Amino acid sequence: MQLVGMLDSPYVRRAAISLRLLGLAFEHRPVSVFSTFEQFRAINPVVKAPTLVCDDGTVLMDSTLIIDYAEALVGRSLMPAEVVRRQCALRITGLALAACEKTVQIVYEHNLRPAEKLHRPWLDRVQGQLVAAYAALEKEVAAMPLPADESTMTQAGVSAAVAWSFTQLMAPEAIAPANFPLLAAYAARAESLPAFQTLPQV
Ligand SMILES: N[C@@H](CCC(=O)N[C@@H](CS)C(=O)NCC(=O)O)C(=O)O
Repeated sequence: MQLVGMLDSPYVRRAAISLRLLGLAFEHRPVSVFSTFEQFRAINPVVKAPTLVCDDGTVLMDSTLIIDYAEALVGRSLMPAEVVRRQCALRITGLALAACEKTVQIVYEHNLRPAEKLHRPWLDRVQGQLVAAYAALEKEVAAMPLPADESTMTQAGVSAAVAWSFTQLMAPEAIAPANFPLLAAYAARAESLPAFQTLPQV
């Protein structure tokens, strides 16, 4: 199967790292939704990254759904089965995905919109949401430290680390690491693992 999309997308990267942690073999095709739009459209007319082209040719999209399919294939999950731990993992994953979305919105507002059309009230709103997501994530990590080794890594850990690295890469002015020390330290540890190192965002 083929995972299509650039690793500078946090959604592509969380899917790729998850597939690797699940032990699934896949070909990564670094096709961009922007610079190679037509090439991407030929694979998936909706042009959403990540896209998974399954072995039977079925085209899936959305990182969470791709991970769901991968987990069904291998018969194991990066989500804890026990309900309290799963609830915690779902909360952290949701916050991390919100942080990704808000960072993407900041990047698109700056990079895709002409400067004179930039809408400051919208940017301020998104910035506030981004800070809220990371503040809540920091609190969660303080309450229950995330495992930072490959054998015990959960989807919460993958998503939190990928989100943090993405925001630091694409919108570093938006989130100061000094204000989120536990998250910054966790992401640094996760980024040193082989699954992250072999799938770098740059
Ligand atoms: N909820 C989706 C979000 C995917 C997403 O928005 N990907 C971006 C790249 S970071 C994309 O495809 N952008 C192109 C577009 O939406 O036109 C997921 O988890 O996969």
